[in-house]
Amino acid sequence: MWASGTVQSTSGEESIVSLSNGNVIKVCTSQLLPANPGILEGVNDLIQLSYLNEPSVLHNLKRRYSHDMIYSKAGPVLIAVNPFKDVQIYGKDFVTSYREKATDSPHVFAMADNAYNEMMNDGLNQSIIISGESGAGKTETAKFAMQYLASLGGGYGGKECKILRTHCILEAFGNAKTSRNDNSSRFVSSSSPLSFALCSLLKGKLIDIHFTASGKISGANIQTFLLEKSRVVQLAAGERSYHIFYQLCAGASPALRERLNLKMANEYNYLVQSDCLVINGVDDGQKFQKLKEAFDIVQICKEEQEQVFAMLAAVLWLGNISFQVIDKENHVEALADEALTSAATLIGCAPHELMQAISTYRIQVGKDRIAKKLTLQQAIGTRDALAKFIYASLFDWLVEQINKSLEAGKKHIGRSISILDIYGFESLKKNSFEQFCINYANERLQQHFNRHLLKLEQEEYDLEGIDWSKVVFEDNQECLDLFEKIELELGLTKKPLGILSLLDEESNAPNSTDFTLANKLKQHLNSNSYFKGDRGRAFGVLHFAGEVHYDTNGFLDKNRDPLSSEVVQLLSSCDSQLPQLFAKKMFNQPLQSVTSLDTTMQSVALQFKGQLFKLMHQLESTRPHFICCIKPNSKQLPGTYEEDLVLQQLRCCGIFEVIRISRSGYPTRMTHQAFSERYGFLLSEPIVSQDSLSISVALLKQFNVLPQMYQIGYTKLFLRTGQISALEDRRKQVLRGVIEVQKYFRGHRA
Ligand code: AD9
Ligand code: MG
Repeated sequence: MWASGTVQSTSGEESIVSLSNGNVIKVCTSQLLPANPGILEGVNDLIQLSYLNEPSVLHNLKRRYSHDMIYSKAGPVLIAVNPFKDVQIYGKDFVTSYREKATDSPHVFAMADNAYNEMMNDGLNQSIIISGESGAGKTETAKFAMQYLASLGGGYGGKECKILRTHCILEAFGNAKTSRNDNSSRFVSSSSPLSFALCSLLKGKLIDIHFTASGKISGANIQTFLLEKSRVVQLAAGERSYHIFYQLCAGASPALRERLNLKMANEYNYLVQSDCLVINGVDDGQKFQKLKEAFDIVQICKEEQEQVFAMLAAVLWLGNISFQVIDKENHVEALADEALTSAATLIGCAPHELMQAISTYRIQVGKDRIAKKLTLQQAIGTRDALAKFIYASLFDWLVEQINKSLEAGKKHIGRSISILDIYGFESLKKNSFEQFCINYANERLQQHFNRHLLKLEQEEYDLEGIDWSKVVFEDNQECLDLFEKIELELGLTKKPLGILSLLDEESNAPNSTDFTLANKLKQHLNSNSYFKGDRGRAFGVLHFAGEVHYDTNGFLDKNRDPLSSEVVQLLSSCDSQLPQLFAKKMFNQPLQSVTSLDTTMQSVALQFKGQLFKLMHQLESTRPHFICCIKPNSKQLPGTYEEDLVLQQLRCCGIFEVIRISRSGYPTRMTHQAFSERYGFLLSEPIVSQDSLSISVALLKQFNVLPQMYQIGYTKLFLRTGQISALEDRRKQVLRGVIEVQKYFRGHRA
């Protein structure tokens, strides 16, 4: 990618460069980028770099990483590069050190400390927004932030401990083993025990930690976003479903096994399909015991635990239900075997009721509703939809229980710090509906981030009495419009203009397919400069982090996420408590129709948009702090830094946006005093007044720094990109001269 070197000579368009490894090469002059002066080597904050180009940023982070300095700053953003090893910087001594401000090196503790202090001093709610790709260290970072807040907000053992323990539950139900080699450039070694990723399939979660007026933790609340439901019924080779299924099968006691008619994992179709049941070095049975302890801690009673396990076993048995063809039109009926009986018993209905619900649908004929048989494909779809619905509802129910226990019935009125752990921008080889949703969310977060950043800059400029109008700034509103735009026409009929509304319109249209969707998008959006109509089913969006091409394959189905009314009816008439609850929740949703086969709830995209707006609304009222987690290599190894991988992630989490904004402004800021002390001796002519401001002004004049390249604030000097380097070069030259002279005199004395 890049290498550092020294230009030996330049003739026209070519330059001869000697690299630091000794090689001498010829390169195109226009491809050279200036390196930063030595005093800026390994700086804490990237925007202190005089030249804010990509290789300089990468070089700086790499250098810090090689010294185990995993945290750096880019203006207000904290960058955390995953060390993949224990770096010993999270102990009590570090907590104290950051608490007492004995150190100013960047750290997640410093950021948490900042948030806590601002909350206590200014009475403002805070948020810590952590983003990054899978395995980058978001959840670990969130845990460290919580650990720090827990140590400030009242010792261990109480609520704080409970909050940390809930992770175990969310991880069992929200994580799975995946093989994330979806990008050919990300090589995954198959010999290493870490050749897979234990990935969270929950794209985001928000934990609000509540504090009392005196700064003690009083409770917490969790919200979750976008759980990948399809994993419950469909697995790619070598991947696993959610951990909890294997934990249950491996860890259930003989008595529980008997009550649930539970088999081993290898007897369930949903689990065996991928040919991967165990993870090297992971004891699922033992994890199950830990999970039960965590259930106890968040006060999910034994009875409820039993119901949770029954729902899981029901999902597994549903996958074993098979169908037989009963007529010439390929209509089917579920087989009345052990799978059907077990699933029915666990859900709390009679086997024939379950059979009916997954083999038929009803249509309205006049006043009557008539049952019609389903085809094999339809029946499998209905059965799988039921399994997914039960699992997703169970997940939501668990989050609700955890929240009840964390709040202990109190209504929160005090202040809070919200920690958002969310997937960053994704650009895979093949991008589907999930990437579409998460990238849309990231586009929103990016806007939040940009606006905040701009506000901070503006505040500093105002404080220093500096003219803000000279900073040019772009917003990503246009790209968001591409997603969200709805235009109101006369007569209040909405004319959909954004991708989301077009998607919903097509999801409700009869006979629509992924192709008709793609065509519709192209037809309406081709003139939008952020939209790229591709061939066939694909389309592209010009996101802030780069262009992404989406394949509409499966978009409509994932967006509709249909659940037949038979199934909802069945659940609501069950004997068990949980299925009834799940069905009731479903009925509370605005139903578009309850009579046809494809009974749809509010579409997934629309639900997600609603959640996102609520989240943004909540974040708006907080003072944000941003952490960007970086995975330095795809092998999950310590001490390995792959520049291209890092670069791609820096682009995705908006670091270059910070840099761009800084570049468009005046990134170098030095107090007049620091500036005059460092460079004052370079003045060739003595000046009358010796105050630091006058010295600074005289220096700027002497070095011909153009007026548009700097601004003078009340206490600080603001310089544009690159300006400080010229001064540094001059300073080095002069100092070298001084040293040469000293050597000369020393030589003479000797
Ligand atoms: V996912 O999107 O939920 O699949 P995360 O959350 O970004 O992912 P996670 O926090 O789970 O990643 O970190 C992945 C692994 O990196 C952890 O299991 C640790 O082994 C490792 N890690 C991450 N951060 C640190 C750290 N600060 N110190 C040591 C770390 N190890
Ligand atoms: Mg995670």
